[in-house]
Amino acid sequence: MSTEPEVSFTNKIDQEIKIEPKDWMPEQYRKMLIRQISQHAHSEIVGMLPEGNWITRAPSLKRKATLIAKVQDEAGHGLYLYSAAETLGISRQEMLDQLHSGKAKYSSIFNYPTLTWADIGAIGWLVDGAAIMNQVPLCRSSFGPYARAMVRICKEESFHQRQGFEILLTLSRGSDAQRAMAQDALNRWWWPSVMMFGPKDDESPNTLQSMRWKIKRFSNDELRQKFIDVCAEQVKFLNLELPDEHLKWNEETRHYDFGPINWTEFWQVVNGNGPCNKQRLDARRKAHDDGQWVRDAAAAYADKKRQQQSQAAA
Ligand code: BYC
Repeated sequence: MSTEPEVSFTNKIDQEIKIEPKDWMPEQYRKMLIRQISQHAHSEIVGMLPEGNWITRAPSLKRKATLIAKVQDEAGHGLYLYSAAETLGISRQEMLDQLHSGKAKYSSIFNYPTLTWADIGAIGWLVDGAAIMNQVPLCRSSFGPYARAMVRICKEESFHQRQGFEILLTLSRGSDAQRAMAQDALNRWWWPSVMMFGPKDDESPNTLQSMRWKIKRFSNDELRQKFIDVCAEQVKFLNLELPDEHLKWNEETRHYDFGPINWTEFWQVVNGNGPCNKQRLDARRKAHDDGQWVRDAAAAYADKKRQQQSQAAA
């Protein structure tokens, strides 16, 4: 027999009424959300590193200003998402400890290096493109604070994707060397972007329950297929190629067929053994340690303000 709060929770999910932080929720629902939202927040924060690497080397002032704005947006996304996760009863410190100790996951994609300027274009087009595909449905996620954070995030991701596409378009219409640089970036970023959607559905332990609770609205494979279908068309406009000899429109399924995904590589990267995992975590830990004085100063200032207010009230 279900208890009254359980019935009320299920009714809300069925009727598309958002679950809010103070509502009763099953412990597993809370855990599932903390896991996904905190990993998502970590991904945004670690995601600043590969692109930040190119701020000092952007080819023009305009490109530099745009890239700074984009990287700053990712920081903002991380902060809304940490705040959304905090409403579920986990502290910021706990989440950061999980990231810095290597216990928490973050998106596999950010463990690849950014070797040329064209990589910034490829990240914008493909990585932000994959993010939009995955995150637009999360605007309808059943947990209110997550869904609301995603609305603004998706608007910003959409600008990020266009700036990436525009970088690639400029390179693809440039000199032979620029075209080759753009193609090389696509060759390296395509498969890791396809992997971003997570393991295939029959190897995804969380999808079924997450979809029942309307946290996720589509499965990993469904979103991956949509992404491939969109990119296979957009790449024609760039006059470049996606590095998949099996990529072919299938009249019967009305989707693009694609080649095998290297799941060994995916799990290697997820489990900490990708090309840049160590570098990324070292950079995160160093940034956190270097920022200690800022946190100390902010806490001391807040203490001083509190004391002044209580003295004034006495
Ligand atoms: N990388 O059962 P599954 C961005 C893990 S930020 C690493 O399918 P779920 C951007 C998964 O966590 C991009 N790990 O899980 C930022 C699970 O492990 P645990 C991040 C992955 O949650 C800056 C296990 O594999 N986006 O776009 O149902 C600049 C089994 O997977 C990955 C989000 O976080 C991966 N790629 O589905 C530019 C979006 N895939 O936790 C762009 C929100 C899977 O059981 N998250 N794993 O130990 C989601 O939509 C879902 O969490 C996922 C995975 C689709 C990622």
